[in-house]
Amino acid sequence: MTHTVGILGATGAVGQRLIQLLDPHPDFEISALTASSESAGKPYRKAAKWRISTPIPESVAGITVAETDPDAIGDVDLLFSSLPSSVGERVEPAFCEAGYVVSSNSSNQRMAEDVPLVIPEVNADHLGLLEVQRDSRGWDGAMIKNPNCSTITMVPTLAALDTFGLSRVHVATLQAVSGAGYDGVTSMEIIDNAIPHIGGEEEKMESESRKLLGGFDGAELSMHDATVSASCNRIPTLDGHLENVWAETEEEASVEDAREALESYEGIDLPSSPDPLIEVFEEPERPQPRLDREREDGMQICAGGLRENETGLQYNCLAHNTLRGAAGASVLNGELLAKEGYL
Ligand code: 11C
Repeated sequence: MTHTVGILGATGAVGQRLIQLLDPHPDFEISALTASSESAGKPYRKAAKWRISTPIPESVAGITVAETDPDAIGDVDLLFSSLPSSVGERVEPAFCEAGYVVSSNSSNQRMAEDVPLVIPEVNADHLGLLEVQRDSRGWDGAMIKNPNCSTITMVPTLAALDTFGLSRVHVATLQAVSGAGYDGVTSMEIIDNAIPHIGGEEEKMESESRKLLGGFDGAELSMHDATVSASCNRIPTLDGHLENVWAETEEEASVEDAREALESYEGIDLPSSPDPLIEVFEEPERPQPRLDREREDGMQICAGGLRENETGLQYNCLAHNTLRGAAGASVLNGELLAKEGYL
């Protein structure tokens, strides 16, 4: 069955990636697009400064962009949101109240106790929190979130290694400029530089990871016990976040044990989930953004550089930040909602 979908924030970097992933899609058909008031009323082909190398799909080029307002978009089964968080914070709850189901990439409300923060291959069971949400908020609609792109890159690998009992995680990121949206992409004055700060990113990685890896007993979520410390850095790569991870586990795990756990970590049967979910490289210089970010349509998590040190395991991981880490993550959550009968 095909569900009609709308995109909130359709002209931005993640909104354009959503269109790329949804046209065509086996479960979804785009029927509404929203953007800021300067774009509203224009056909999408005129409203969007299209930055993706393939042309704007014909099926959306003529759609008239609506205001990002629950009264403006009519009937759709699901909304994908890529709004700036300052807008999402205010507007997404209004859509949920008006009865819309929203799969959102925006960082607002990710840590709310009654909002499921989901990577389907890691914690699909947290979707059950929507029942708690319905009771607590009284919404006819629903809100589900995906995490930050740097969190998404790391957490599936941690979920695989949690079989040995994760106790402490340190991560240093090397993040692509597209994570900062189009302003970031145009600011290639970062060439020949690296910036050891991305506003709020470290705190997001630390808290979102523990929520994703935590348990859900049908009524309440609990955060995972592991401590997570992050250091986040911007480097002059266009797409693809590379991360160096140090993971301490309660049970000793050799490099061979860790490789086996990563390679055999089960994905989920959804149209956009890759198989295998995690590709592990033996070559010491892989994964690399330019070589590996497009694997499996940009949806695979890559790992490499596995070694043991005095405190535990060390490795690198990589994912495409605007595909796997943002638009693709929201689409996967939409696919999960469809599969579980929430649409
Ligand atoms: C960056 N990870 O690379 C950020 C962008 O919380 O969804 C995504 C911010 C978020 O700058």
